[in-house]
Amino acid sequence: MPQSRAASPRARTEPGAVDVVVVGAGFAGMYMLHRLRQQGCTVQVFETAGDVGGTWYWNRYPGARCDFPSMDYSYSFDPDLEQEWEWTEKYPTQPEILRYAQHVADRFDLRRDIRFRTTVAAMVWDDDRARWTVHTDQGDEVSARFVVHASGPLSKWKKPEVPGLESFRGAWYHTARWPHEGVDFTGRRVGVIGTGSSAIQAIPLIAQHAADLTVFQRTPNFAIPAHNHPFAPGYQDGVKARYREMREQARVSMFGVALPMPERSALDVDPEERRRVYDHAWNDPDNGLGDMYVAFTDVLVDKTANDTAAEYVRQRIRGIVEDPDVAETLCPKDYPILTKRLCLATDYYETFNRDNVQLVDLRKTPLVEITPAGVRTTDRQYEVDDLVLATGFDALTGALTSIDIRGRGGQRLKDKWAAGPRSYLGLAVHGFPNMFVVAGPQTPTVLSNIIVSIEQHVEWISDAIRHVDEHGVGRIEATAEAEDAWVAHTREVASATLFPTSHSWYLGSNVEGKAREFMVYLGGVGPYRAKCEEVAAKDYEGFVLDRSPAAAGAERQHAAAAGPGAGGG
Ligand code: N01
Repeated sequence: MPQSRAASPRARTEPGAVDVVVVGAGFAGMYMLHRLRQQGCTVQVFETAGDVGGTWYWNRYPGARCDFPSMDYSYSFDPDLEQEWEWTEKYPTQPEILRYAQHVADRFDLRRDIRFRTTVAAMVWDDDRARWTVHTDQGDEVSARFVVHASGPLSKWKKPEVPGLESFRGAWYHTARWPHEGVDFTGRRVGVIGTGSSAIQAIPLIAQHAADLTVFQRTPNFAIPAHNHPFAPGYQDGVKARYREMREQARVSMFGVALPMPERSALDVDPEERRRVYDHAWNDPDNGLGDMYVAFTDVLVDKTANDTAAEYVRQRIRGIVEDPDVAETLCPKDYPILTKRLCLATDYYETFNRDNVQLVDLRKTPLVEITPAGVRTTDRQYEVDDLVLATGFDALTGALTSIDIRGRGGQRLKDKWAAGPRSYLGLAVHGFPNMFVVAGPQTPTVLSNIIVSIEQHVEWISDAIRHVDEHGVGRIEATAEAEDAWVAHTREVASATLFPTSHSWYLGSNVEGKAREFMVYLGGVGPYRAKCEEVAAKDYEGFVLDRSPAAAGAERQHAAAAGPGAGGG
């Protein structure tokens, strides 16, 4: 829980110096700033966008909506905030979530410490001074004792790896960089490349306006109906009345939402009972993604059990899509369900029954190039006026490795992670002292309600910073041994599941040349939290807390120079 104890004044020691630089002003960066301020730190946040909101600032494509329920997908750190904010629907739209982020920024006066339209380009660790020097694309140079990366696991967007985009005569839009004024597709011939979560939300709406829509699919995805709906009168009040209890359950859960955990194997029940369970996940108006993940104990670990769920969804697709060839093309068959992110859909499969929509199977006829007139596959040219790239992200590591981060001895993070990310608890990296990551690789974040994970990381990191301050520590750094053990543990947990068997952004296999390393800690939100708490309780076991006079002295000297009461960021 956030601390509201009196600030221990410690502040700028020189122009352009702060206690903490935070990279990113999405949900992670905003709470990090708020929390650090509460404990008396001076903070400078840098944000590429023109305002707060992170992913919800950028991803403005038609139909963009969260796939966790709004009553769960919100901050829990301030009971007044959660009581005063009114959501309107089961799943919040992008504009609604952005308004919420803006409300939080106003409420806690966050923007005064955030430099917008500014991208962190590089940072260098100075071991003698125990400080980071942070450089931005706007020419800023800021010295900080700590750096916290809150740049998001899904923020570094990627284009399709085919030539010719620059030659395209029409307009192209990436779902993660959608124009703020929106796009009018009325009467246009539109091509969409990609069929992940973003495309599955956008395609049904684009199809309603476009003259022709051509969907270029490389890998089909599993999707279940969202059953989105406005809240019934009184529903929200009922949830708010038991919010504290719900939040506590979410914190110790597997996926960051309170869900009943399964007790039965899919293979121990008869086909009718299996169908009943899957029907519930498909039909229930209050269903959610989680219902499939927790349908049975073994859907994530046993291929035969998983096949029962996969076949159920395939049968549903065949029941919706009228053209049997199109239906088969939309049926995923070569990876286990849930090992790529399950999608929530509103009329996605139904859209392929429209006369103005065609599906191109890139497995049969791969994409060759983008031409001035459209898209060329191995068998023909498709002419389009507009292209929508729903081609995803260099997930989990991309935002970090695109910054030139140089740790102890000048080591570059990008080089250290060339064969895959290496971290301790996903929160810290050996060789990169006083640097923390929120919602990074080797944490459960992307397979959880991300706000629950963000709050846990932010609270753990700010507690760690307070701890080192209170104990005269100048440097905190993960040991190589602790990091090796965490990497091995992350791999071991993943290898007991079906996840690493499919090509997904969890594994880095969606980015050409990226190392294949399963990047999500699958131990679950609750057990991961317990592990982090245990580490902190054991005086940050697995970290070196450098209390040497050199490290601590550098800090004391700066603090003394600042004098009490200096503030601002
Ligand atoms: O990206 P994706 P996304 N040629 O990587 C295809 C979250 N999210 O933006 O699968 C042809 O899932 C690629 O094909 P393949 C959520 O966690 C949440 O949709 O690599 N095709 C794939 O079909 C999600 O998982 C929400 O074979 C190419 C698609 O592009 C994550 O963000 C909404 C290609 C990319 O799909 C990412 O979702 C949206 C190429 N060269 C997103 N390159 C909600 O909360 C890529 N593709 C609801």
